[in-house]
Parts: sequence; structure tokens; C-alpha cells
Amino acid sequence: MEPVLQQIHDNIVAGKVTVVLEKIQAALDGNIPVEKIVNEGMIAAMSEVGHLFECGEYFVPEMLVSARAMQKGMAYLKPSLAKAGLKSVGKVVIGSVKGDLHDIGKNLVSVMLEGAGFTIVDLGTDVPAEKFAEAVKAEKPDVLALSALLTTTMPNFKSVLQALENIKVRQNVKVLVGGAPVTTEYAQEIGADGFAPDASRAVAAAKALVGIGG
Ligand code: B1M
Repeated sequence: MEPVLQQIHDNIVAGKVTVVLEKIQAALDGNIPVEKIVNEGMIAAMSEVGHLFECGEYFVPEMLVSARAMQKGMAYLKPSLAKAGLKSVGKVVIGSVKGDLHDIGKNLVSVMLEGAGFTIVDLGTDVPAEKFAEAVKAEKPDVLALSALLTTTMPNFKSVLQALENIKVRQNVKVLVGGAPVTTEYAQEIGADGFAPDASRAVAAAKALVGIGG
């Protein structure tokens, strides 16, 4: 790995925001592709944080500090990821399901979709099923993108699908699900229209759902 990517990685793990931003700029100046910065420097750092949490070396406060460094880094990279002036290829309502406060993956999916030309309506985290359904009714998106990072919140996808049925808008929207514990089998079992294991494949899946390839 390029030394600068290792430095981005290590400083996200350590939660040092200022250094993270400096090193991201250095990587951009060195013409390292943005996707490489995100995948090798940043996402890998959050996996390491998860590992440290599992080992009992990190606790929730340390995870939060690392998450903040990751979020600031992503915000810094957003202009490089989103291609300005792109014609909208579709509308996506996105959010993390009820009970789930994790939003780094959801935000990454959001930024990548935006970069691919989708218009994004982000409902945030811990979103009740009824709020997703109301947003589908009001915003009329092509895709509803649901993220869950916990095995305990993943079943809330089903509540969202039920809420869409309840107000008779299920047939108006394609539902894409994802997040670390989610599998293709689970997505099929609950009747979602699509699943993606990561942000770039979420773009391909969303494009396929709106009928523009992928
Ligand atoms: Co949490 N947490 N956390 N946490 N946390 C995990 C998920 C965990 C695996 C850690 C561990 O034990 N190893 C574990 C879940 C275990 C499980 O359910 N199987 C866990 C736990 C237990 C918890 C708490 C319960 C801890 C506690 O309080 N005791 C608590 C729950 C809070 C809640 O949500 N109610 C909690 C809290 C937190 C923080 C708030 C401290 C913080 C989140 C901060 C934030 O998001 N703003 C946090 C963090 C940072 C993590 C880890 C370390 C990193 C998550 C992350 O951002 N990854 C995580 C461990 C890990 O992932 N290794 C962990 C980087 C991100 C880019 O990847 O989010 O997977 P990810 O997103 C990917 C894909 O999943 C996919 O694309 C993304 C990009 O490629 N994807 C989609 C995601 N959404 C998608 C949607 C799509 C398609 C693809 O279509 C719509």
C-alpha cells in the first residue's frame, strides 16, 4: 500500500481528523484515484476499528472518534466523488432503518450514487418504517435504499416493506437493501428488489433497478 494510504488508515483508526484531511489532500495531490483512497485507506480503517472493538481494545467512545475522522474525510472527498453538472438518472430516498445509528456506509452509498447522477433524499439514521413510506409517497423516488448494520435492526427492512404496502406505494418503488450483515438470500427472502454488498455495487444495482444497465 502507498505510504500515504497507510497514513490515512492509521490516523482514522487513531481518530486524528486534521492529519486525516492533510493526508487525503496529499493523496489527491499525488493523483491517487479517489476510489483507492476510500477503499484502501478509509474503509479498511473502519474494518480495523471493528476488529479492535471485537478484541476489547476499543470501546464505543474510541469507535465514535474514529467514525468522526472517517466522516470528516468523506465530506472532504465528496466534491471529488460527485461529478458536478451530471444529469439526474433517477431519484433515491435513502436511510438507515429504525434502531440503527450507523451511517458511514449509508453515507458512502449516498455519495457514490450522487456521483453516478442520482438525486438523493437522505432521511438519516434510526428512521421509522412509516417515515420511509411517507417519503416514498411524497418524493416519488425510483429507488428506496435501506441500510442496516446490526443483525438486530436488519429485520426492520421487513417493517418498511410492510409500511409501503400499508399505504399502497410498494408497487411504485424499487427497494434496494444493504449493510454488513445483509445477504442476497436475506434480501430475496423478505421480497426486496435488490441487494448490494458495497457502495460501488449499490450504484450498479440502483442503475439496474432503474433500467440503465449495471
Ligand atoms: Co457499531 N457495530 N455498534 N458503531 N460499528 C458494528 C456494525 C459491529 C459489527 C462491531 C463489532 O462488533 N465487530 C457490531 C454489530 C454486530 C452485529 O449486529 N452483528 C456493532 C455494534 C454491536 C454496535 C453497538 C450495539 C455497540 C454498543 O453500543 N454496545 C452500537 C449500536 C448503535 C445503534 O446503531 N443502535 C454501535 C455503535 C457504533 C458507533 C455509534 C460507535 C459507530 C457508528 C458511527 C456512525 O456510523 N456514525 C460504530 C461503528 C463505527 C462500527 C464499526 C466499527 C464500523 C462501521 C462502519 O462504518 N464501517 C462496525 C464494525 C465493522 O463494520 N467492521 C460496527 C465502514 C463502512 C464503510 O462500512 O457500514 O459496512 P459499512 O458499509 C458498507 C457496506 O455494508 C455497504 O456499503 C458500505 C460501503 O462499502 N452498505 C450498503 C451499507 N449500507 C448499504 C446500503 C445499500 C448497499 C450497500 O443499499 C441500500
